[in-house]
Amino acid sequence: MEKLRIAIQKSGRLSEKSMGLLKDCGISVSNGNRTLLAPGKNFPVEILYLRDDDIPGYIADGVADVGILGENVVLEKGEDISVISRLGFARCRMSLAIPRDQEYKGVQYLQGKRIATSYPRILQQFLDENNVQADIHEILGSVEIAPSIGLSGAVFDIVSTGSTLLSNGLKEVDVVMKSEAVMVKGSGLSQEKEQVLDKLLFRLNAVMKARTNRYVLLNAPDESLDEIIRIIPGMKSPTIVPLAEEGWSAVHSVISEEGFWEVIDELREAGAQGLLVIPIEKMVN
Ligand code: PRT
Ligand code: ZN
Repeated sequence: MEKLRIAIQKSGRLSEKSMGLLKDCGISVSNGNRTLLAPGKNFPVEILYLRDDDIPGYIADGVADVGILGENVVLEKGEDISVISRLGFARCRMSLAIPRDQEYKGVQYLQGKRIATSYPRILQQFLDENNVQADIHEILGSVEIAPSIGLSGAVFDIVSTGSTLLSNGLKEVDVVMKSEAVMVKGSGLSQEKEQVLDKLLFRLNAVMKARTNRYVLLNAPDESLDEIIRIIPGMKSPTIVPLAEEGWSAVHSVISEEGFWEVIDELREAGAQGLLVIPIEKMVN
């Protein structure tokens, strides 16, 4: 069977989580020391380790079939590749920042200014959309120091906690895009490779769902069951098991991580007691 070639980051913020995700999909890799190309042990795939910036080009050229990387890099490279799954890690935003003592009243602030960035393409598009003419100065690393050394009046960079900006005397003034790790694929995969990819996506879906859901068990008086079922409908419908104590039941269901605490509050108000919340390993519909 033809092997699907998956490009992931060799070393950096994405590598460990990318490997972890593949592992959760049942793909283990035989080499410990990361050669450039490693065969998957129990699934028809090969793992290609690259710098994240090289992944879009390799996929567009057909050297790799799919890849895991930040959405920001996908957009910046502008290659003919498509996002097939959002992976929920390496979340960050791409923002404009200016010296803290400056007043920012809107994007027009940037008119005629010089902006340092490693992401000229995304920035140019944003400026065009806002009819701002600015001088984009591309630098590869340490963008955040550009204003303090007099290189630029603003920066456009990746922000996560914001502490890098803060410690360089900058403030975030506009979020241009939000990003997370995504899986991408190229066009023109063979039918056989598409089949392997379908299998992989099926597994990925089960893993992603499991990560964003929790199994919940609770006890409730029978008269509050209707209300509780309304709050947590579950995958199909919740399992209700009578307790040894007359008039009480146990409810088992699945709830989403999103709004998790609000749902827990609602359940308690409805009369639920003894709540247990358990992580789910895989979720297959
Ligand atoms: O060597 P290679 O080219 O493969 O790696 P790289 O150095 O280009 O990338 P890497 O590993 O640093 O990041 C890979 C991807 O992780 C990025 O493309 C983003 O999609 C995502 N990501 C998520 C981040 C961050 N969070 C992040 N905080 N990438 C970089 N940062 C840096 C940012 O550049 C800034 O210097 O962290 C600093 C900001 O962090 P805070 O927390 O101080 O705001
Ligand atoms: Zn990179």
